Amino acid sequence: MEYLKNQYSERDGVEQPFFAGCFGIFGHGNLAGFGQALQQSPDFRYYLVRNEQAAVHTAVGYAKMKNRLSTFVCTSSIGPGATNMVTAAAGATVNRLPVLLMPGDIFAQRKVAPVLQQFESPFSQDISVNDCFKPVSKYWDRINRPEQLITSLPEVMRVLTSPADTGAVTLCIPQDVQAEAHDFPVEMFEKRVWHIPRPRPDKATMLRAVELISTAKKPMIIAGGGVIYSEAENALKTFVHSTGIPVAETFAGKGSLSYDDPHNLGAAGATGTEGANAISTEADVVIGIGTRYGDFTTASKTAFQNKKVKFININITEFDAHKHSGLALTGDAKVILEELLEKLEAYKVDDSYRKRVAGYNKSWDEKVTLAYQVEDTKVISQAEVIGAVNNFSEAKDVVLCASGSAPGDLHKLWRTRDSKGFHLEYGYSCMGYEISGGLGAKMACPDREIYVILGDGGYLMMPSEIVTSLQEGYKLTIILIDNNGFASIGGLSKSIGSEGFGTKYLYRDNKSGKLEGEQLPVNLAMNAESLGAKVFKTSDIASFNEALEKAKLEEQTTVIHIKTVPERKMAGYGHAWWDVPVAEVSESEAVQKARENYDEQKKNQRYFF
Ligand SMILES: Cc1ncc(C[n+]2csc(CCOP(=O)(O)OP(=O)(O)O)c2C)c(N)n1
Ligand SMILES: [Mg+2]
Repeated sequence: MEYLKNQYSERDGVEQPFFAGCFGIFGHGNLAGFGQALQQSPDFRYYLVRNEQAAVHTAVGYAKMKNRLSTFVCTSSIGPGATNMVTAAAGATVNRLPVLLMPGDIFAQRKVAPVLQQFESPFSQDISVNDCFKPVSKYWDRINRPEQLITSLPEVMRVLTSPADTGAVTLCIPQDVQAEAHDFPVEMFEKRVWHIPRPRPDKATMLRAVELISTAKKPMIIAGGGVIYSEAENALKTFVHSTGIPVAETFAGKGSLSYDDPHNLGAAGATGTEGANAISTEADVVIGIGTRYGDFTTASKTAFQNKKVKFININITEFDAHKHSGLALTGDAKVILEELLEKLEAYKVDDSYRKRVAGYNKSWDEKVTLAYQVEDTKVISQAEVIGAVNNFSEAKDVVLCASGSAPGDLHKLWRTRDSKGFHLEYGYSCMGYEISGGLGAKMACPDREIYVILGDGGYLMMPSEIVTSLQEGYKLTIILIDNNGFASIGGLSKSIGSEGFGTKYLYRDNKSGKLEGEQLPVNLAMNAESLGAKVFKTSDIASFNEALEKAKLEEQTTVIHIKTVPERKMAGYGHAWWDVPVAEVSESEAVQKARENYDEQKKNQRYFF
């Protein structure tokens, strides 16, 4: 703990402690070692959470808001406490966000084995459930002798602070080793600053990229999370204003440009806007910046239809920079954009192309205005809820979401005015991230209102951190959209001919044996109230707007409960396809029909060489 307390990060001259403290839940596997150390270090604050998975989401939400320059430690006991963290650890690594996991581990000494909660293996005594962290961690270590920490901890920090390699790092320390004494060298505990570099790419590759862009007639940029993590927003704006190259945004990259910038096409891919999807279909050069090219961004590899399309990928991670057989500009987005602009000062897209893009930006915003408009004052749609929150919130406030049908609608409809204002965990899209991740975002940015938007499914998965938010005095405004089940997956199921099977929160009907009975007597508003939240139950747009006003005045976590209809959804545009394979053989005619459509769509899918 003393070592971790003394680790700092620095980028562009701004320095901060790398760890803001430690989340955790104690059990026999960590209370006598880590617990004792934390008790002794009140300046390295310990936060009791309700679920170890939530702890990791909270750390990740924090790290995302801090552009990966700071995060938390998460400690658990051995066994179930540890494996509870695996899900969120995968989420951290998928989203390239740093978090240090310190699960306790089974006795190194082995004398008492099997200790309570030990998972035994008949073929090796060198296995514990902590081995489950290996595939989801960017660095993993088990400390069987105290002095191993001397060489392990610098590796932990190297990976966590590496913009290219960061993700979940797991350091397992057996419960007996945690309690051992050792004479560590004092130098180990001196302040250490980890300087976050802005690496520049290979010169020859840079020249090839400049050449390729110079010949492009219909270039476009796909802006991913890397733009924001690199703080390259201004460099991007200057670059696109000079060259006229339009920008479409991924979930993590939304907010790279202001929504009303005439070069902004808005959301890319499966949940993309009309303009983004029309331009990507024709684009001859695609410049991906800080994107992993997830299937939502590429519309499952159908978004880019120009036969001769070439990719240039600006990415800190070599692995991503090479995707789609791209010219790999491996390095930092900000400095690369600055250098590219110097070399492309004379390059401009045609005026007609620039105008066409500006037209898309404008016509899309008109669509957003329409979607925000209230159609029916009794049954409110999700788009209207999003509109109300967007209209009410300030530019610096944050909308935060992870799963369900809201992410797609938000991607399309949220008017992002501040690059940190759109916080979507859509790499792992983990139900349960919403409230816990929201808490992390609020801890990182206490001066911003955090609007957590989540469904009834997401809420039921993990409402627990409402309690932690109250305990620590961090206010969230939670918009709970209750539509009796999984609108998203229900809709997807219908689209493949399966009638929304198993996606509604209803009683089992005894006659049919199906989940088609009466509505369940679940009262989520009351549930939130019982956890200590201030709750506003709303039924129409007027009461919802009133609740937003009242919630703003609250100092503690507030839940605004609203019932919406699951059916009203935003349309898809152009190649807005998501590859979800439909059964090739089925007794259902609807499935057979869906399969026909699937086979048709599949023809648009491409490889890039
Ligand atoms: C942990 C986890 N399990 C399953 C899924 C698959 N999934 C995605 S959305 C969803 C339903 C979400 O329901 P709800 O929060 O009510 O949102 P709605 O679809 O109604 O908008 C499910 C089951 C997931 N994303 N995360
Ligand atoms: Mg729902």
